[in-house]
Amino acid sequence: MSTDTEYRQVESTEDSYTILKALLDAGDGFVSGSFLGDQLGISRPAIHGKLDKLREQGFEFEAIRNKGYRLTKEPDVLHPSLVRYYTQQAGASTEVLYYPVIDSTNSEAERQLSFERKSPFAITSSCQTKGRGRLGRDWHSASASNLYLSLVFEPNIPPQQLQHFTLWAGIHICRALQSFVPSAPLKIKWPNDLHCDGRKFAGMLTEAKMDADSIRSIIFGIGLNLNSNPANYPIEIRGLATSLYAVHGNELPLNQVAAKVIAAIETAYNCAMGGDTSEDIVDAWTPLSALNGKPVTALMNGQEVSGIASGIDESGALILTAADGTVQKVRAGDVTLKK
Ligand code: BT5
Repeated sequence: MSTDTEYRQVESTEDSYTILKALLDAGDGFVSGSFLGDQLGISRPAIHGKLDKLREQGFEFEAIRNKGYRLTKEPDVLHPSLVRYYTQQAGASTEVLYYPVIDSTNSEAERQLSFERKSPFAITSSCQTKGRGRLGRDWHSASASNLYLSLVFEPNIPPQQLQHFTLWAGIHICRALQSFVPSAPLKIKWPNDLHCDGRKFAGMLTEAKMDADSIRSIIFGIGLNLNSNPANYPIEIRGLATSLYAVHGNELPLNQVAAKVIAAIETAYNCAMGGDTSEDIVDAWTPLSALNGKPVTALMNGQEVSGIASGIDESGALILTAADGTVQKVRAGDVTLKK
């Protein structure tokens, strides 16, 4: 489906999805040309043409006479058929749209909602021209080796449940990413940043539309620095930002990571909606907090509050204990670590 904006959506075609699914299902094994031909209802020579098209998109295949084809390399940018395949493998049910370039995936999500696209759905992109953070701040979004993603839900829940959703998203995304980079300690800096060794590699932005007393829609966006090199970031964030590539030392499979992040956000939504009560949010948060035991300053209603961070309460507020023992709870806003 196209929109009335200047942005071009690239869809997963059935033919490329069918070929890639057969090859990915086979793992390291070969898939015969006649099997692919039967699946697509085309001749074996016609398969060559289809594979050549995929080669132009960054795939590589090994072809051996009498054995068939094997997938040897995936593109290192987002590919709609791969995201579709891996999203299904990850057990997620969200429909995923892909745009090579977009102003902001959150803005496109908003437009799609206004065209009455049925939620849940996700918008992904390889480059944002107007990526945004909170409070009008920019999100640097130039590199196609990073992930720019938004998911849309229409929950009809009381507004107080929204804070839980962002916190659960941080928890489940952090866990999903940790499995790709087992030796790098990934943490959440309350409320919406993902950090490694004190540097930010991802930021989350939750935007909601309210009716009188309930939330009509949630657009949850995440910008994730995946395979980019922080040396190429704009000077103003170079000292603060990192990427999973930089902390891990190797590139990660972008399309698989995207799918796992989408599945993690679905799980978080399910937790926030009360569908999974097996875990307590305070217990889940504690081991992942980047702030626990550290001196921080928060802005609360325009006033600076300082203290040692000691976790969150059941509502998701950050607990700070001042030097005189006074306990303050920060419900929203920015927190900075004291040097
Ligand atoms: C955030 O805001 O951290 C939320 C960022 C959400 C971005 C995603 S991308 C997909 C979706 N579509 C959008 O348009 N947005 C969402 P905040 O807490 O306000 O942090 C913004 C600050 O992070 C900036 O002022 C910079 O200091 C820093 N920053 C900007 N780009 C960065 C990057 N790529 N990596 C690390 N830090 C960055």
